[in-house]
Amino acid sequence: MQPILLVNGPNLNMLGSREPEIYGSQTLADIEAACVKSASGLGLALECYQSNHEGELVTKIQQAAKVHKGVIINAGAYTHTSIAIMDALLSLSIPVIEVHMSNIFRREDFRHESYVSKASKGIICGFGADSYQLALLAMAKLVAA
Ligand code: CA2
Repeated sequence: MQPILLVNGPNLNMLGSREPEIYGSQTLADIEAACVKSASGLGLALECYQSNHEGELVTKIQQAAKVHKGVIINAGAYTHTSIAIMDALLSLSIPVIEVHMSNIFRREDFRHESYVSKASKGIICGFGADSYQLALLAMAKLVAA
């Protein structure tokens, strides 16, 4: 089993509580449980991590270099602002996949810019909770290659 880290950023712990028209009705715990299950079928051992704090996210990404073979990240609003998270991701030599539940390119202009994209192999957005499942499929192919 290949160890993979799934990182979720600020406010994603609030999934399921409001804005279901954008983010669906599943909680983050629901999404993580479904991801752990399908990851195991793909030969991946998934560790899930969420924080609302930029520095904690940076530290967790730094630590991934020691343990994990890939990182899947939904950095939430830090996607559009955080050079610190981009730098931490750029320092990794393992593949990074960027995920968003919503299609950030159909939304406000400020969501069209992504610092995370500059450190990512690819981006999956717009498929709700399925964005995470699609990212797992892509990661399984990347780490098997
Ligand atoms: O579409 C995504 O996955 C986003 O990363 C979600 C972020 C947003 O800032 C990005 O532009 C796109 C926001 C997550 C907030 O999630 C909430 C969910 C339910 C209730 C409140 C916030």
